[in-house]
Amino acid sequence: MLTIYSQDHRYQDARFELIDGKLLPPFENPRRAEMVLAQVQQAKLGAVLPAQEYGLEPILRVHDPGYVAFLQTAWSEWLAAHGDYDALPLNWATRTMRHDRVPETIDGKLSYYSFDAGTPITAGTWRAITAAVNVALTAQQQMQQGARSAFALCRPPGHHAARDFYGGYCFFNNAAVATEAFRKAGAARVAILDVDYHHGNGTQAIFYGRSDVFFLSLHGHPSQEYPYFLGYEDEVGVGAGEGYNRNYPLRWGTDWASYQTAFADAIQHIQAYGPDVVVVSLGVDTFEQDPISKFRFKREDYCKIGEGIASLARPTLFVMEGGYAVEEIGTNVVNVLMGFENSKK
Ligand code: SP5
Ligand code: ZN
Repeated sequence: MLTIYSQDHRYQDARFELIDGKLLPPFENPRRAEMVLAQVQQAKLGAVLPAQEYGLEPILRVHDPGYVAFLQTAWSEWLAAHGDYDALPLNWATRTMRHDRVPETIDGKLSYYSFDAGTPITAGTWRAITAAVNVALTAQQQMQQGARSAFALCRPPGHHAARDFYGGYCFFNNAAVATEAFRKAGAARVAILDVDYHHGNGTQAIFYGRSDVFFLSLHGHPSQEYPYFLGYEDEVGVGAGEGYNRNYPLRWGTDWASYQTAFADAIQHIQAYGPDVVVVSLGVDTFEQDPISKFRFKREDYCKIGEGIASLARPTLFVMEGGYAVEEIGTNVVNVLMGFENSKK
């Protein structure tokens, strides 16, 4: 399997992450992608190719122009206002407040365009997030040119980012941008399977009203786990999209034995949909040693994820999302990819 990688992910390198009331060294850090790359090479998964440039047009098929413009200048505006510190919002528009006015000042805009304070904007954020999209689009283009599968080693991740907000370490929704590129290239139906520990709220929201993209997510139950306000079972899509969204919220402590029924159900629904392409939002924060998550996956369980996806026998794009047990992240990701490779027909 081909891997697409860009070193520019290193430009997203925050000083701190606000979590559990503490300012800690960021869980979402450059070493994650470096460890995955090292394991891809050590396991001889296949060639590693650099990313091509695609500009803003494919991003604007998914994201709001005002949001994209905000991200492009957020750091320089923050620097001018506050100096060289990671940019974070401090408040949000909740019940009874207005959502129809974009503030003029940088602090107001950070609040308007975000949904958490755990996702710092830094000097290099723009460069890193555009590179991550280019990684996903290069992988998509390789598949358009005939590759049966590819691994987009994206960083920062993307699945929490919606049309016009960031959060959960995500700014641009890499998987959604690749999905729209597949649609533009002629795929009639795309299924997105999200196996990250956290619900892919951004991806769900982007495609919620559409039947041409079927979104399925298995994740920590929103009554217990971040992002808390989306990811319940009764979210089935709206309008033309009704029936094309499926959530499998699972309780803290879920291990492979209690995951596999939901996973098999998701695979069966994807097969029945008959997609031209499968996009996998691949997070390995379901791992038992993940520092911010509460599932109990073991190393070898990731091979079974890959095998299940291979049983679909569809062109498959894997897009890197979360996973914070840095020492094991490469092994767990490559186990999915090798499980897929070794069992495809
Ligand atoms: C892409 C992705 O995996 N994003 C995850 C974002 C998680 N954000 C904060 C989660 C806070 C959970 N509380 C951790 C408790 C550990 N002591
Ligand atoms: Zn996650």
